[in-house]
Amino acid sequence: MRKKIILDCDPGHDDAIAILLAHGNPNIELLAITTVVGNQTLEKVSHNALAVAEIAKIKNIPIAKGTERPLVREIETAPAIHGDSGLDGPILPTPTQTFHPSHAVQLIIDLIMSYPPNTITLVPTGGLTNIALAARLEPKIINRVKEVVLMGGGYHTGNWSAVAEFNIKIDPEAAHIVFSAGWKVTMVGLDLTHQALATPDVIQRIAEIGTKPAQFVVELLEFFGKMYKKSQGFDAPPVHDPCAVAYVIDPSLIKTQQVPIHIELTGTHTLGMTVADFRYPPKPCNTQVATTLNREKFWHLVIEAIKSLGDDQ
Ligand SMILES: [Ca+2]
Repeated sequence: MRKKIILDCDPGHDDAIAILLAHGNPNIELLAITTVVGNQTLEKVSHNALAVAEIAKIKNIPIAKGTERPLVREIETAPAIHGDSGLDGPILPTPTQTFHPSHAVQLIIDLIMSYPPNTITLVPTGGLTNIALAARLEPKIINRVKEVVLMGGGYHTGNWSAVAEFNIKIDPEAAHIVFSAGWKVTMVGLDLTHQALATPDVIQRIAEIGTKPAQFVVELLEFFGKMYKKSQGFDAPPVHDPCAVAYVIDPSLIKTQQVPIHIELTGTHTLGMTVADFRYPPKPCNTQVATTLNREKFWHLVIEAIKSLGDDQ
């Protein structure tokens, strides 16, 4: 049986690839794409979600706009990584699909409540504002969700400060709600996603697919790579968000360790840090961190998904 997911995202170069992976993989049933302010404003990332849907020929899957600002903090976007549009690089197609009429938070709740318990996995790959609001608006979803597999955080490094990762840093209060809600949370953080580097050989393999979606991904990765080199000194860009989708598809791809995780909300230099407690003896908790990626299997999944999207021609 296909695994049902809701992808809550802020496209975003790596979000775009996460969408393609989710839609192109036969073991995933994408129930909805919901958007949240993050890499760019809500308007921009939502438009990008529609554009990616056009590339992937996604039809009859609701795409709903969510929250336009974090719970407490001012809006912080990432043009230095994703450009002015949030998805700079390729020329984006004009969307033909329109947004679902519901607010993303409402759609998330409605879907979770309409399916049997333990069915839907939430896969947030942006700030956690929508997910936190959904948990507050309808707490019954907490026990109905199968699990939350999110891209965000890190237990040994940050990228938006010395110790905080972007998705958590832009809305730490939302992250606190999500990490402490009681549902099972798998944190696919920087420790893991920095193992998913789009090296030239990977880009070459994608280019060789020769289809429009493949060309789109190549152009995304070329821009993403340039920005990561310039702003963070990476030789190849880490493709964060598809790692969370890959874990849902095949958990054997990613090693995890169960540890309590707390979100720093008051630190002068540590705001948004995901504090993972690895001390012995292990404490009972509902949270785990992703530690080790099977890189070859991961890229194989991504490449097969892109292939399966085919071509217009
Ligand atoms: Ca993202």
